[in-house]
This record gives sequence, C-alpha cells and structure tokens, in this order.
Amino acid sequence: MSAEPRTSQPNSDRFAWWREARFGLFIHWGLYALPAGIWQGREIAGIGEWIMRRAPIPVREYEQLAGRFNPVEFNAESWVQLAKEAGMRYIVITSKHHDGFALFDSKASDYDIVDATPFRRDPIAELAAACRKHGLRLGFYYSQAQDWHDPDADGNDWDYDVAQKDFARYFERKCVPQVREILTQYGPIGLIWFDTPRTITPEQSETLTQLVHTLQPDCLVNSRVGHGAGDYASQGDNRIPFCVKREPWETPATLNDTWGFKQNDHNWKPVGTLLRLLVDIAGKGGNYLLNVGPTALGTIPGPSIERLRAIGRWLKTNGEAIYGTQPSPFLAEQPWGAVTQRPGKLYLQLFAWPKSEFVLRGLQSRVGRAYLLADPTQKVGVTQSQAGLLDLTELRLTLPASAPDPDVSVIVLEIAGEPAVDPAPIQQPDGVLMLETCLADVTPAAGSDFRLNSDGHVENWTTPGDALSWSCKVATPGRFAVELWSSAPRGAAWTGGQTLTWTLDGAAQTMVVQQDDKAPYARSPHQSFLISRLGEATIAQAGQHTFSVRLDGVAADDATGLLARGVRLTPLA
Ligand code: H79
Repeated sequence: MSAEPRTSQPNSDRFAWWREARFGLFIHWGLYALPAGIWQGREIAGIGEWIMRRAPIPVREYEQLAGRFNPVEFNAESWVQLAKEAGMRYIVITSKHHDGFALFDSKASDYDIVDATPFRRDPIAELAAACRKHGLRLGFYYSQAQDWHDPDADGNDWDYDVAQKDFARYFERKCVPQVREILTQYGPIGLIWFDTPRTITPEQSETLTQLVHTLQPDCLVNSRVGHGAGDYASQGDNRIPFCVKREPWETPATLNDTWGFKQNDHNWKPVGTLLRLLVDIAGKGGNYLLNVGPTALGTIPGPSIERLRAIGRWLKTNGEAIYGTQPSPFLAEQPWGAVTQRPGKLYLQLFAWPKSEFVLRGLQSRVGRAYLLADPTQKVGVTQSQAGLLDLTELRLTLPASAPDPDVSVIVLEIAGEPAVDPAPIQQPDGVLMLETCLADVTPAAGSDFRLNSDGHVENWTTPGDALSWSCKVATPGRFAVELWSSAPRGAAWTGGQTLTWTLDGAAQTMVVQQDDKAPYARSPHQSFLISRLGEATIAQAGQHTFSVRLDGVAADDATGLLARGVRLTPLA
C-alpha cells in the first residue's frame, strides 16, 4: 500500500506495548452510519464510509446528515468493555475519515460532532477517559490527504474544480491544526493511523510525523502517512503477508466487508476464520487491528459483539500463545497452522486436530515436554528422530483424541535455548512440497530490480534471466504436478504470457505462463491466488533436490511482473 517505514525501530521501547498487545479494536464511526449503505432508496456498492464518494453526494446534502446525527445510545465504557472482553489491548477510532467530518471537538473546523450535531458531546473525550480507566491504549485514524468536504483537499471532484485546488492550503488550514488537536486534547495517544497518502508530498508526510513525535514522542505513526515517513508498516486493508516479517507491522481488517456500518452487509466471517487470522498474524510477527462499525445510534452491531466475545473466550485460555510472543522460527507458513514463541517455549497452533498423531518436520531443537495449553494435565507423547540421508528431523506428537478447541488448538513445546529449524523447504507428510519465495535464493538478472518483498512474494519479475532456486528435501519420491502460485496485482489486470524455464536437478522445461486456475487463500478471505500449471515432474529418489525457475521472455503489456508466492509440487495419484 505504501512504502516501507523508514524509522522502524523494532527494539525501541516505543514498541514495547505494541508487541505485547498484538490485538486491537478499529472503530469506523461517522455520519456515514446514518445512510448505512443506502442513498435515496438506492443500495450503494462498496464500503459504507465511501458512500459520499460512490453515490456521489454533494457536500451541501451530505452535510445535512450532521443535523440528524444523534447517537444517544453511545456509551464509551461499554465499547471499551467490549474491547477488553475481546482480549484487545488498544483501540483506534476514526477522528476524521475521508468525508472530512471530525468526530471530536475541533477548533480548526466547525464540521465536527460538537458544533454541527444535536449530540453536542465529544465521544473522543469520553472514549479517552474510558480507555485510561480500563488500561487500554487509544489511537486515532486521521485521513490526511482525502477530505471530501474541503475544497482544497484530495478526493472531491464532484463539487469542486480540481484545477482550483491548492492542497497546501488545506494542509495548513485543516490537516495540521486538527492533527495537533487530537494530540493535545486527549492525553497520551498510542498511535496515529493515517490513510491514503495520495498526492501528499514527502515534505508534508515528514511534517506530520515530526508533528506527532514533537507533541508526543512515544506516539507511533503508521506507514500510510506516506513516503516512508512512518514508524511501522500497515499492510493493505485485509491483507496478510505469506511469511514472517521482522519489522513491526499490522493488518487492518474487517469482520464483514465494510468498515463503516452498512445495514445490508451480512457477510460476517466465522469465528474460526477470525481466530486463524489472529494466530497467523501473530505467528508472522504482526498485530491484528479488527474493525467494528457502530450504528448511527452508537451501538455496535450484534454479530460483531458475538464474534469479539468468542475471540476473547479463546484468548482467555490461549492468550499466552499470543500476547508478547515472538514470531515463528519457521520463516514460511506452516500448512497446518501457525507458530509463536517465547523464551523456552514454542506454541504450535493447529487449525485441524490430527487423528492421534501430529508430525512436524524441520524442527531441530530438542523438545523436553509437550502439553496442551488449554489443559496441561493431558498427556502429549513426544518422539524425535533424525533421518540420516536427508538429515531430516521429525517430531511426532501423540495427542488426546479430541481437540481442546474446535477452531485453533495450542500445543506447547518446551525447548532449551533458541529454537533451531531447518532452513530448507521440506516435503510435508501429505506429500506436498511448497517452495515459498521467502525461502528461495533470488537471483536478479544484471540491472534488474527483481526481489523478494517483505510480504512474502517476489516483485519486479520482468527482466529475462531473473531466477529463483531452492534446495529442498523430499522424503517420498514420485510424480508431481508443478504449479506457480501468484497474487493478483492490486488495481491492475493480471497478465500471463511470460516464458519460464524451470529446472529440476538439471532437467529443464520451458513453458508459457497462463492463468489455469484460481485458489482462495484459506487463511485470508479477501485474498486469493492465481495458479499457472508449469507441468509435471518426477522425483525418483528421496533426498535433497534443486529446483529453479527462470524468466526467459516477458509479455508485452506486463507492467508488474508475476507476483509469485512460490512453486507448489503436489503428488499425482
Ligand atoms: O478506512 C478504511 C477505508 O475506507 C480506507 N482504508 C480502510 C482502513 C480506504 N481508503 N481507500 N481505500 C480503502 C481503498 C479504496 C478503494 C476503492 Fe472503492 C475502490 C475506492 C473506490 C473504488 C471500494 C469500492 C471502496 C469503495 C468502492
């Protein structure tokens, strides 16, 4: 979404609470909760808080909503209580979204909840007090570039003549003063969450970060301030990386599809999906910022409350595997679940409960004892072996018959010292071998910018000669289907037509890439993969093998290159 942050300081004290917290509540609340997705009887497609832009609604009409915004059922304590019950440790609320309406008492603009609505209360002040009382950190979302109410800001081209706009004028008149207000009126603030930098200049991004740090030195700034001026990386909305990411990062995510309340959005994610996202994100080293969109009356929708409470129940039992943990020692995703760690302990977080035995390949640390986090009295048997030829370590756990949790069950492994894992891709017990780009040797052609990005796929795969290779371990030989898994580029069409040569132990095949199939991303419902069949391969013997794939020719209209996550070898029957 934005450039990676420049000033990330993973060991800095400023991040101590952040790393401990792991899980936060995002709140999108504003005038858009009144239409709730419907304008003049017409269902408006897209996310609810975008209704002004999508309908579109003229400023003079949208402003009228303020006269009707009277959320009499708003109760800051109950929102904070819910966040606590959910096991969340911080709250980030929209102080001003793209529509330009301030949810706090602003002097810089009258278009705010105290001056322009019959409600006349400042919910941000009430929320700040409740957060302080209950020990939660508070952060503010602030839309710094888009402001559809302001004639000089980015975004509104249906009321205002774009040619007449002077962004700097808006920036000085409204943006900077309001950012100063939210950092001076409400006590200590954990973070400022900027969004959609758009046409903001590098200097203006820098000005905002400096302003935040000057007023509150410990306040974190997310990367969407723009131009690498932030402290930590915001992933794209509802997007998770494919492997461990070392610098601090956070995924903002929805419970359904919208952020701001939409009366007809009933596409709620099941609790199991949400729990798997939580543990997957923790295992990759990130924070999960999960959103609710309160109604115009100030209440949080029932389906949101139920789901947050269910996550809280899980965390009450399993929180030790989440709060303040370190990411997985395995760089790549584990197909069976996620791993977190703290000194002396590994937490295996299983998405499905195996029949009696669980087999983990590649862990080289000696395991002393294993137990269920939910019930340490239940016995888990441990055997460890090391197969000579491959030097392949295998841990076998004998488990109780029933899963401690229907969605995510946590097994604790006690180990001595730093965990040691095999860095090579290893064939899984089911025969699948996933060659993730995060485990590859990435070799760019001369002058090429082909590289692994920090989300776990390669980018700029556009220069002939750009190559990936892996030295991998195969325990069960056979015949395999070979597929390339890529992400769809955001906001651009996927283009095939590239010529690739792939090589297994020296035997080469050349083929032209096309989209043969599509696969959902099991742990992230807003993401999916495009699958290109590369052919079939025979691996005759168990052992170490070398697989590589090289770009030979590009498609004429390919701007982004293949955003490859990896190559998957699936055993053929
Ligand atoms: O605050 C939430 C979103 O409103 C904001 N980021 C999260 C945290 C956001 N701003 N921009 N975007 C997300 C991406 C915009 C996507 C768009 Fe569309 C595609 C805008 C117009 C077309 C999807 C469809 C959203 C509105 C209609």
